[in-house]
Amino acid sequence: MSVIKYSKNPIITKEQVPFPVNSIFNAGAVKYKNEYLLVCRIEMPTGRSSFLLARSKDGINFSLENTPCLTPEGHNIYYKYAEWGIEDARVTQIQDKFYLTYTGYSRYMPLVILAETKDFKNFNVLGPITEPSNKDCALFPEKINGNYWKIDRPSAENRHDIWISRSPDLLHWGGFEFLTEPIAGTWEADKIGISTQPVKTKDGWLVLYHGVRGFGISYLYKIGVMLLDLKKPWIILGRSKEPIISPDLDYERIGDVGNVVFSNGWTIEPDGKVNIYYSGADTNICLATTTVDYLLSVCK
Ligand code: M1P
Repeated sequence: MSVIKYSKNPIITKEQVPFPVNSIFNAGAVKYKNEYLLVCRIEMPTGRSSFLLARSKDGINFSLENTPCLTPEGHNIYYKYAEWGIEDARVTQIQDKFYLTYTGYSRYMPLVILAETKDFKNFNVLGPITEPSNKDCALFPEKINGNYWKIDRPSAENRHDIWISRSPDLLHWGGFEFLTEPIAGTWEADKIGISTQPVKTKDGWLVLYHGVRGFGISYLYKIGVMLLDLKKPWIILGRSKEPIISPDLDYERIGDVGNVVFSNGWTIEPDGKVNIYYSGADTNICLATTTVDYLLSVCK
C-alpha cells in the first residue's frame, strides 16, 4: 500500500462552517473517546485565524462546532503574541491531557504557544514556549530519558531548519540541538518543517514533515516522512527520498495559496492504519490513508 488520497476529497470545506470564514484548513488531529477530533484553523474574514473543533465517528464525515474552541482573544495575558491569529495546531496526548502547540502570530512575528485541555471544551493557554521566529512545533507523547521533547522550526536569516529540544516540565526548554535541514537540489530544497506529532512504532518515532521548493514566483509544498531513534530522538534513522503526498489535484493546486499540501495532524489505529489529515492550497481539509508499515518502508 502507498498513500491513497480519499476519492471524495476535500472532506471539509468552508461551506460547512456555520458562520462566515475565509477558509478552513490545517487541522491538528487526535482520537478522543472513540471520536476523531480535528482542531481546524479557520481564517476569519478579517484574515486572522482561530481554531474550530470538528468531530467524527468514522474519521471521514465530520460535523463542526458552532463556535471556535480557541481564539486570539482567549489568550488573556498572552494576547499580544496571538493578536494576528493562531495557526496550525499539533495535538499530542501526554497521559490524560492533550497539548496543543501552535503558531501565535503578531507584530513580534511567529512563535510557538502551548495550551492544554482535558476535554476539548476548556483550554488553558500556558503561553509561548519559544521566541520568534519559530513555528511548526510538535511534542513527543511521552518522556524520553526523563525529559519532555519538542521539535520545531526556528528561522533566522535565510535558514529554515528543524531543531529538537527538551524540558523537565513542558514550560522551560533547553538542550537545543539542530536536527535536520533542507536538502539542496530536491523537492525540499528551500524550507522544511515538522508536520505532525511524532508517533511511536517498533522501529522508532515516525513523524511527517513538509518540504518546500520555490519554482518561479510560486512555492510547492509537499509532505515527507522521517524516522527518529526511540531513545535518542535527535538521531534520524531514515527519511523519505521522495514526497509521499504532492499537490497534483485541482483542490490542492487552486486556492488561497496554490500548489500546497500541508499536514499538521494524523491518527494511527492499533492495527497500523493511518489517517493523514492535510489541506489543499490552504483552503480545505482532505484525507489520505496509509499504513505504519508503508511509512516505515519509505524511511529505510
Ligand atoms: O502556505 C503554506 C503554509 O505556509 C506556512 O508554513 P511554513 O511556515 O511551515 O512554511 C504556514 O503559513 C502554513 O500555515 C501554510 O499552510
